[in-house]
Amino acid sequence: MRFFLKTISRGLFALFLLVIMGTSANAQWVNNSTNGHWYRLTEGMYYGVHDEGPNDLFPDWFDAEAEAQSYNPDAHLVTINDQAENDWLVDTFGSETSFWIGFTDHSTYSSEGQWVWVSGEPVSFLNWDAGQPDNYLQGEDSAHLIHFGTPHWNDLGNDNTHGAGVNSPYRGIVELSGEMVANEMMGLGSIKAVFR
Ligand SMILES: [Ca+2]
Ligand SMILES: [Ca+2]
Ligand SMILES: [Ca+2]
Repeated sequence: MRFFLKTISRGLFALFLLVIMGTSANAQWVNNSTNGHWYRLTEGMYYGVHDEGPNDLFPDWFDAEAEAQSYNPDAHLVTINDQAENDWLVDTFGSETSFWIGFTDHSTYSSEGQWVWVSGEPVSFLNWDAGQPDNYLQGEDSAHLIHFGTPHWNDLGNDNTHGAGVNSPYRGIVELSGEMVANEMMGLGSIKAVFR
């Protein structure tokens, strides 16, 4: 009987560990059942794309993309392909604050006014807020989702010396266009995408 109880309690402890690990993993990566992709927020908070140079003192949109890539070579700041994905992101991550998305017209990736997805996926859907993108003060090259409480996009600033650049820093939304294996979901190893 004692052995039986011990076995049971060991089993329960293992189950408890699984639940704890599963819960913490779920707090990070979330699956979108419509497209099978995985999403999470960056750990870091980032400002808009700053001018590179001695005054570039703040973690910025490029650093947010670098954090996305640190999880997996196939992970990037999110590419929003259609209205359904935009809706899912707002439902999942909320509209209380803004989030960086992987849309840019910075010269590193493109040219002024030619917006591209950092993932390299084609632009199939646009969701700018009214009057955007306006490249305010000739210095806005990174896009964010949730603009003044609306589920739309806005372009934001390149340096912290003008109005658009002194916004609060935001987290980025990371998208992994593949499937993670079970131990990766549970945070037990590096993340690998298994493509379908
Ligand atoms: Ca996507
Ligand atoms: Ca621009
Ligand atoms: Ca703008």
